[in-house]
Amino acid sequence: MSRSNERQSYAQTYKLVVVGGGGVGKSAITIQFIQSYFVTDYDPTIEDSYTKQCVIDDVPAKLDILDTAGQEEFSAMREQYMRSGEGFLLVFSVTDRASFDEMYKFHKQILRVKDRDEFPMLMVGNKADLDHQRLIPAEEAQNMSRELRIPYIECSAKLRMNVDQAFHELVRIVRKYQASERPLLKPQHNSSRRKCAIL
Ligand SMILES: Nc1nc2c(ncn2[C@@H]2O[C@H](COP(=O)(O)OP(=O)(O)OP(=O)(O)O)[C@@H](O)[C@H]2O)c(=O)[nH]1
Ligand SMILES: [Mg+2]
Repeated sequence: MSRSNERQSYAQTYKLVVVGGGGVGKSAITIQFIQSYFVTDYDPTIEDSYTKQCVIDDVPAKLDILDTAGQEEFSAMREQYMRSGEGFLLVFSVTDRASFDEMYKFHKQILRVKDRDEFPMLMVGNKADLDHQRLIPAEEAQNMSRELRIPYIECSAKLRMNVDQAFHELVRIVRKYQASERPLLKPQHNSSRRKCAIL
């Protein structure tokens, strides 16, 4: 086994979930990331999953990506995928105010299902190429991002702008969160303290 294969087989798996309203470009972003082409047709998703191996900040990672349904008729499946997700891309379209307003709902539902005050999420404003149709200024999205306490990035699946960055940034957020959730597993020099660790 070559050295790179050996490293890949030890790569940690990250379960990432792409959520957001119907037609905002979740599938277009995901397919650009995985297969490097832009899907121009709109074919509403029920649920699709993809995997990709990559190296993020010099550390290999295996991404299991779930591309979910934005259409309300499939919303019954949401709780289940939210339970298994380790990181979420919350996608809206900068040309669609209803999809922007839906960010609150997705954010709230994820925190409720996870029973946490915070959880790894990244808010993504897609279709940034459609300047003349833009209804959500970047500043307004940044205000919501501060309010929800999750970072914000703008991207365009069409131009392949910030697509890799969005997924990579989400992995960084998941890594940071998981490291902060496992403080007791860090090596400790004081053995008597280690005995007292409650797991
Ligand atoms: N101009 C432009 N169009 C985009 C962009 N991303 C997606 N689209 C178009 O928007 C439409 C919907 O994209 P999808 O990726 O299918 O949307 P979705 O969020 O997966 O929709 P559901 O699966 O129903 O939830 C398609 O016609 C895409 O080509 C983008 O960045 N720019
Ligand atoms: Mg889709």
